[in-house]
Amino acid sequence: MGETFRTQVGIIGAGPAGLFLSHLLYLNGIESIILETHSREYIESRVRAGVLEQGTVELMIEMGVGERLQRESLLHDGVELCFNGKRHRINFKELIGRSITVYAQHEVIIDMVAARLATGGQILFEAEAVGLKDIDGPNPTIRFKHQGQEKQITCDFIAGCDGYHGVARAAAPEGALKMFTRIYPYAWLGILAQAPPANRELIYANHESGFALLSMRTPEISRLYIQVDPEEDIANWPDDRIWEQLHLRLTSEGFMLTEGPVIQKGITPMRSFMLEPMQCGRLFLAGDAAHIVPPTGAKGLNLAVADVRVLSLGLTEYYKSGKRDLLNRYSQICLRHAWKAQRFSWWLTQLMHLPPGDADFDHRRQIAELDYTTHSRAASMAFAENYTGLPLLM
Ligand code: FAS
Ligand code: PHB
Repeated sequence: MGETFRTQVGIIGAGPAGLFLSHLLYLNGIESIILETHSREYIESRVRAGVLEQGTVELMIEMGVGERLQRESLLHDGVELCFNGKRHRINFKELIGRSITVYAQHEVIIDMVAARLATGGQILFEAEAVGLKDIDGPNPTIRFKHQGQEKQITCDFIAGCDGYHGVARAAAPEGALKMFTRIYPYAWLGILAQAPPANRELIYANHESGFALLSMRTPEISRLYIQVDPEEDIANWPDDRIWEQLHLRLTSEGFMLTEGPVIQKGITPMRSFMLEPMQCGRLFLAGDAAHIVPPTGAKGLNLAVADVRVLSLGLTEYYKSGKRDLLNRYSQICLRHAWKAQRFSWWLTQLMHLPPGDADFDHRRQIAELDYTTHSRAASMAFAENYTGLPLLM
């Protein structure tokens, strides 16, 4: 065994969950070490989320990491739902006084890594966690591979922030964790295009040829998605075929889609996954390691941040007073919040996507539900509350 590190909280994964946790702990005088399989360059360029809830933005500003976000992000006071060739705006600001922010996940990662390193934070890149031990004991350990050697971290607590394909979850004894899964019969083909966004706000389109989403990254870069078959091969989708489907599905009165060079494209499977509980001994799971939502509700990153906000408060209470009340309620608090985000993400997914096979009845039902959602003040407010982010009830 090579070097052994000692710290208070060992964190696996430098995604939003791991980085926010490490910085929140630092701001409360608690030490941590982050292990990240990939290089800094890789995680700072990985194309993922794009929508931040108001709560996530407020937390970044509170933590002193919001300066570039406030300068470069796009603030949206609403979103548009398109069906039967017409767009209907849900005005978050007017309905509930809240907004969302468009700021790419990799920009959030760049800001958080910079903030960690600027304040003496320890992030070991290209360091892959391979196993956890003694998660029930006072000093759990993480074994990891780094610079061709096997090393370990001994700590008081382990935070499994290693995403859906991580190793932390597997450390729980057989039967200790219950899993809930739903696989959706469609996937998203997403593109990044060097094209000014054709609309000021996001457009979610329900169309008889399938779902489409117009989103963006900057005033020059559009992010667009179409529903495809989960078995689909990206090789079957030359750029002009993608644009043809985007034009067809996003067509509506007074709207003209702008094309541009496609700079990135990929297909993302869609699933719902929940784990109960989100804690096992001194191992706490957060973010995609504990729950996956279909991207339709734009909740994944925001849920990861909500989890570690609770975990950091619990660890701070423990290190300040020795009390474990909040740590003991971590799983219950986060699951209550995550199941609501899961419900909204499932609901919006089944409302906007064309189910396979004979979908006539379902499509008519979807249109009726969209008509109700966009013409009832109560239903629009419910949509706005869920989309901009429900409060975290402690
Ligand atoms: P992450 O997966 O981001 O991070 C986990 C980290 O752990 C990774 O860096 C990984 O390399 C590392 N790791 C894994 N195993 C390890 C090991 N053994 N040792 C060391 N490190 C290890 N969410 C939204 O909120 N809004 C959106 O608009 C949105 N759009 C999305 C679009 C797409 C195409 C996808 C795929 C996801 C989208 N999401 C969206 C969800 C997404 O953002 C995730 O929810 C978010 O990244 C979760 O953050 P983490 O839990 O930190 O996990
Ligand atoms: C994105 O901008 O990538 C995005 C926006 C909204 C979603 C999912 C992804 O629901």
